Amino acid sequence: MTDVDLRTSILRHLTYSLGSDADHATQHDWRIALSLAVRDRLIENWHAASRATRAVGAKRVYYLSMEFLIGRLLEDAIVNLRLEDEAQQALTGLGLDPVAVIQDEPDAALGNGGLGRLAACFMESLSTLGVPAFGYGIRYEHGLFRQSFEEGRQIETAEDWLTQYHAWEFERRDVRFKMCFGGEVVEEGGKPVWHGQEAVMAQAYDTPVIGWRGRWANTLRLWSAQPLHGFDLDRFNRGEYAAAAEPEALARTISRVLYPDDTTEQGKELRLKQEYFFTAASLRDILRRFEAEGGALTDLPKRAAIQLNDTHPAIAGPELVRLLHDEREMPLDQAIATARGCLSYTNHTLMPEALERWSEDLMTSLLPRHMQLIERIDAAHAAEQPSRSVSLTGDGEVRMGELAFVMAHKVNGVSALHTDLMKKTVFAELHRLHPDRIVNETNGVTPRRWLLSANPRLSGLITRTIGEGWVDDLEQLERLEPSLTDPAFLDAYAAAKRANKADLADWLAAEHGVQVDPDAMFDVQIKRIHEYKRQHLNILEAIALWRDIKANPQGNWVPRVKIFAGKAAPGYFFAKEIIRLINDVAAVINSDPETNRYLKVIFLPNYNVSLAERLIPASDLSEQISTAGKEASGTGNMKFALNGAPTIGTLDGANVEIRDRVGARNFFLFGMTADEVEARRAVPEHAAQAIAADPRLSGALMEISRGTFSRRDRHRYRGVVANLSGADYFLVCSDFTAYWDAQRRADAAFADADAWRRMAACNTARSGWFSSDRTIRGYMADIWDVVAVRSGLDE
Ligand code: 26Y
Repeated sequence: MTDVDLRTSILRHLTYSLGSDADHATQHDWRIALSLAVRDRLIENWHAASRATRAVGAKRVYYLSMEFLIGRLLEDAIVNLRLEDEAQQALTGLGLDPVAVIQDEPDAALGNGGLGRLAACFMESLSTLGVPAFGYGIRYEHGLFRQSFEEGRQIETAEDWLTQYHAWEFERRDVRFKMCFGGEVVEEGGKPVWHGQEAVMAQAYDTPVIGWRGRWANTLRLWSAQPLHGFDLDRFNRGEYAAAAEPEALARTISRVLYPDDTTEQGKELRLKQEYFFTAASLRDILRRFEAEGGALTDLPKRAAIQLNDTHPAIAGPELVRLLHDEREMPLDQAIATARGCLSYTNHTLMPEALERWSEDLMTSLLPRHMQLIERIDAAHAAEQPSRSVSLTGDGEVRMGELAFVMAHKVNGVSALHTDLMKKTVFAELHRLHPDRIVNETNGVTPRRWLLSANPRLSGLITRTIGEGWVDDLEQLERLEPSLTDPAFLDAYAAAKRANKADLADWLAAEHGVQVDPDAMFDVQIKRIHEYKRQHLNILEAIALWRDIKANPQGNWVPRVKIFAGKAAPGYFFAKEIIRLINDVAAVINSDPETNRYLKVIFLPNYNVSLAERLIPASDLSEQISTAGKEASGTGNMKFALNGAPTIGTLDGANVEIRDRVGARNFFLFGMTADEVEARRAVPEHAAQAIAADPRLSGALMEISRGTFSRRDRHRYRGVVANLSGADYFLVCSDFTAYWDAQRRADAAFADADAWRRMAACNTARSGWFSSDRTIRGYMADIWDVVAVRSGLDE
């Protein structure tokens, strides 16, 4: 159906695929018809890509991730296939509003935050670069919960993206594997054989991931858990309706929900089952493909690079050894070496509580053979180290980080600082034993989604100025450098930002009933809510600023709109308190007639990829204020810089590299370094000292304590204040004064409109290195040893 124009194709799909007609079609029908019409245009290249891969016997990348935070897919496909104009004309010609049709699509939130969004950017870059790749994950029925507020408090409800027809996926009835859990290992013919007790079916669903210009498409293959056996008619006929439905419900539980946590290990059996389920199904699929194509098993590393996105798929090590050794009779040492040749592991956090550990008891009961193999792997590894200082188990737990490390030929961090800290802290001993194993691959973001598509005004200006080569090769943004002193360019740059801000202001008024001045500074912090990310530092500054304005309402204040968005893990009490505090502060400040010309605070509900796409192009200031040493990289920081929002931030994660590139003058640096943080924490009474030394900080804390933001219950924030003035583990108080000063530097810079637009444009011109295309090229060279294959279509 690619031989007809898009309009005809939409109408045909509306009629023949949906059985609807133009007179009665709903917005949803039109959106599906458009999706199918667009989808038709990519299928041939998708197939051509896999044919080309097979033809040359190319090595493939397999990206195993519990999370793929892909967001909406229709606009991405339209942009990458360069169908914007045709789609626009077709829709308006049919009497439809293109924006409304695009926004009708639910946002697929199959991830929590940074790690999941990174996986989505990587998939897009792999396709853009023409690298044969599969993403493997779980087809969650319910993605990340939907967030709303009730009296300022976070309320979670189930997200249900799959209740709508999902136009982008294909169910592969021929790709299904039986997955077992539990049971026991018995000796049979002198070999250990695992007899699982419980089994479910892993059913594959494929979504094409189209690269820029539609030349190449890879597959995102997500597994859904289904019952092994059909429906129990006997039981049903006996009237046992619930019992008849039970096996199905139980099996489906495994792919029912995404764990809404990016901080703590839940210790839940179901989570371990999910991890094993998708990892083992993916490995089975990889081996099946390898064996179908032929070749000696020891050559697997020449054909398959398997990347573990954090430790969530770390069971891949023992599982691959099991498949090679137990099921294919490869000697154990060789099986371990072969598995290691394929596997590599990315670490995304140094926070000890987020490093996965599973109890040996749980592991033994759920995966008895794997527990034995982990012991064998541990013993083999111990034999290599004279000191025997590293063990994969201890205190009755299996250490998944260590397991992933030992089973990987390369281990990477996600920013220069993070990789350095990995070597010095969590993996110090393993790094000493394997000094060449740890490498750095600083994160990146796809410029197609995060600039071209999210910010058409700015990307149009860039293309008019330097041509469109930047879309493939983001470092070409450097060619904007001469324009940074051209008043006409800077006017156009500022006009694009101003128009984006006006759009956001209109949307805030229409959707959230808040009025903001588009000429105020839009100061934005959007990310998961976590103490280490320090949203509470930001709101303390807002309270202090409000008090200063009230004390001097005639002062020369720079108007600001502080925008927050982000979800807290449902079980993370303190993070939820921070959300509530911000909402309570917003209610008081926004209704203060004395100050609200100068300061507004807004917490937008239900942060997701689509909201990020709306906010980032309209932002002036990017808040990246984590306690130094805690944020592994950050990727939002890169999106803001690219879209011309200078950062106010600490020397943490990729902020360090952003500042190096955009220039110290175009970055509002503050706060302690990672080393200073450690030293400061050792100072007794560090918080009390900091509070005593800064009247603004003590004033803000006093304002909270006295109940100004507590509505009816005065002591609502007693816990928050006690935490900050007590242990203050994340050093909010100790960094407050430096943060305040940096904010005032930002005010002064913003007040000079010419200087600010230059600073913003510098951020765009110098952020080209943060493309995920560059990151993927790094993985290809340093870790995967793969090369691109071109299908040759549409060149
Ligand atoms: C153990 C389990 C509950 C768990 C689930 C999700 C643990 C961690 C996570 C997610 C971690 C995550 O998103 N980390 C972020 O990864 C980004 C991509 O590398 C980094 O930019 C960011 O700094 C880091 O916090």
